[in-house]
Amino acid sequence: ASALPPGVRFLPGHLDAVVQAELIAAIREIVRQAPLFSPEMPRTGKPLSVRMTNCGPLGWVTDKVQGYRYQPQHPVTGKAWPPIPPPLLDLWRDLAPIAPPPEACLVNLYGPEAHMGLHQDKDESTFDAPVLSVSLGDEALFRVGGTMRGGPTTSFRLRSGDVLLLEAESRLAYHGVDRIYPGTSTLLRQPGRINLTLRRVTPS
Ligand code: MD3
Ligand code: FE
Repeated sequence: ASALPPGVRFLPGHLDAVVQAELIAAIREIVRQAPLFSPEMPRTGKPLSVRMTNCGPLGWVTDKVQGYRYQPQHPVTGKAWPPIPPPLLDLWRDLAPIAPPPEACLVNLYGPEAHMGLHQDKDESTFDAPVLSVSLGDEALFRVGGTMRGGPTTSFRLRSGDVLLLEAESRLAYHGVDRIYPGTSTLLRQPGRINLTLRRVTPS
């Protein structure tokens, strides 16, 4: 399929090069305070190919024993997550002006070989607010479908500076990242991609 599913707002090139560089600087500081960890699938313990960290009052984590969840502390250091950088809070206020402030910002780091299988985001206790995603670095082949597994999907490339807003009927859509195109951006010092997702986790 080719048209975007209802509720998906795709804003290509929304962030200019200066803001992208500011975000990378902020992420380097976040990673210094809250090191990247390797998420594990529940029960099997199989590692996901992305590495991740978080900022904000809550962070998304997963391991073999406790599975998918949000928690206020880093799973390895036990420290509170660093705050969400102001430019990301500004972006949320611009694009989701009636939503309460985001509680979680997940930082996903994709190496050249990383991907993310089709899934729904449903570990939050509210689906009222949108999810806001920012792509930085190398391009990715993104896929989004409907709310039922096995339905038709639409694929398109996400490039550095692109923003996606997943509202209303798309909030529970299946989505994933099929592949990274290494060497398609010079924003990062190494090949790879960073995706930031801002979320509301609890009802306001
Ligand atoms: C569509 N991340 O962290 S962001 C995730 O590029 C995740 O790292 C991908 O899926 C990434 O859960 C995709 C775009 C995105 C985020 C949330 C969505 C698309 C979505 C929620 C519902 C529908
Ligand atoms: Fe997701």
